[in-house]
Amino acid sequence: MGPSPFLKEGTAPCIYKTMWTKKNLQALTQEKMGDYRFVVASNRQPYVHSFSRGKKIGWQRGVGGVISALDPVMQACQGLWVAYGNGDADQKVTSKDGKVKVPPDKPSYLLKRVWLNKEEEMGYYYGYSNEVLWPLCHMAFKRPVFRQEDWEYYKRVNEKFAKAIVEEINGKKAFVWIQDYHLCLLAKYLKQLAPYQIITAHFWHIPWPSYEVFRICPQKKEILEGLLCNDLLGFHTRYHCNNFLDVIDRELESKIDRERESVVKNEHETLIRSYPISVDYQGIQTMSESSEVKAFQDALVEEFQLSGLRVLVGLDRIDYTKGIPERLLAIDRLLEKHPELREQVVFLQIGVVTRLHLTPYKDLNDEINALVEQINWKHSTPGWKPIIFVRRHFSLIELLALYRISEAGIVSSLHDGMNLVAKEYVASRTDGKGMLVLSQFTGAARELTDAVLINPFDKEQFSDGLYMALSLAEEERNKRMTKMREILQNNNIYRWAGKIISELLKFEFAE
Ligand code: GDG
Repeated sequence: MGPSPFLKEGTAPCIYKTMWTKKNLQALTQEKMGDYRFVVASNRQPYVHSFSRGKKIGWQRGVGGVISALDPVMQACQGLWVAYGNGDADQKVTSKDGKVKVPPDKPSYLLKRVWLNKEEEMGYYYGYSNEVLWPLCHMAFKRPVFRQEDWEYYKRVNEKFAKAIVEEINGKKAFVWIQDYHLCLLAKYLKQLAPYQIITAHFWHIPWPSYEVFRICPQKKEILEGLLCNDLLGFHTRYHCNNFLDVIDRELESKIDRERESVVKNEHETLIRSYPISVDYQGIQTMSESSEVKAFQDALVEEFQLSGLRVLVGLDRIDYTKGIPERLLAIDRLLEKHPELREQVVFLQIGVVTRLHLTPYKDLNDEINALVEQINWKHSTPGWKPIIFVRRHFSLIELLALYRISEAGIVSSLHDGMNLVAKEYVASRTDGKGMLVLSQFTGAARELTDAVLINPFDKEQFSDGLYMALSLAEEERNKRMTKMREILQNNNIYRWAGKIISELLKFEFAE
């Protein structure tokens, strides 16, 4: 392949003026990564193998924003992805050292699975990651639960990831791109094990809280010091970067350089940057117009008897940060204020159950069941009920079909780093129809300002927003959706990855 038109020979890659595509990203990694290894590390794996009935092995793409964002990137870059193997058939399909090529139907990159025992999963994943860091970083008013033993498991698993990566890079130089709040200490352990060999970037997918919130964390110093072992630390928004710098300013002895947007601690500099994550706009657009998606649209209308109804949709991991009860209450209020919408409107929510071992998630499920029951009982008429709540995994094609049968998609997170459902919704509506109702407390709300922005805590305003979305004139709806699609076309997932990888490539390995 000839040199990329975007790269100047002998210089660090420039930030491209041209639109980023899968091809540009491929060219960048192939030309500039050279002999270096490119490793992505995350807790969640992109593909899960499990036994279906009759001992047959099946597979599914993992659910969640990190996977949706990075799987297309890895398909383009063809590196190595290291993650926790949590599927019951995972070990059956991997080599002795835990590796398997994925996606299973179109192998293009390597997945290396790290195995955790039940105690490690409980302490590191359910405990420290999801009972401490998740509630601490989201202003959803859930109290973090600090347990010393969870912290011990958290450190142990981070170390386990580091050993697995160092074993894989096997003496070569490597760029390691760490994902999210599960692996705060990974850069520290990697650099202890292979000091001159590894350059790391860490992307933080959830919000970074203000100092007042973060300072309650008993392990705050170790976490901050761990993160500052990275060469580059990325957040979705400038606001999260500023919160992080503010916390550093008050908690750690270090030098903050506001001009360079960096922190120097122990003579090591970490660049702090914002990179708003996005979706594979082009891929979603093409898939959305396929006959398969159309067939699923018809199938959904048939299965849920939606013919002739005005459909509102939601799709989330069932999580207390996503504002699902608030959404149900807003539907209730909408129908109280506008009884003429009875028998006309249906709200179809798809929810994948996650983290059910934790009490707040069990309680949330119970709360949702009770609300759906109550609201349906209150408003239903013979043959019609306002809410259909489905707890099952949808394939990518099914979820694009879901978006496309709706008059509006609702995203009502109480707090969210970005929210990719909002961006997928907009990208899928190549027909210019539909409307996004979006919480102002998502990162996405900073870019998608033509959505109907709502405050999920304010039932009156939220239900008025739903009414507005249902009442917008076709021309206005089209204008707003087109503007938002233009934004996403440019700010797509390849741009997000390309900008981070370009920055990473500017670092020199120490001798
Ligand atoms: C974190 C941050 C940030 C959901 N159900 C199914 C399914 N999904 C996919 C959606 C979407 C993804 O999961 C959810 O992404 P979000 O961004 O909305 O939320 P989190 O998982 O909380 O992600 C978030 C993100 O990281 C990326 O940085 O935006 O703020 O919290 O892509 O489509 N996918 C499939 N079936 C389902 O049933 N296939």
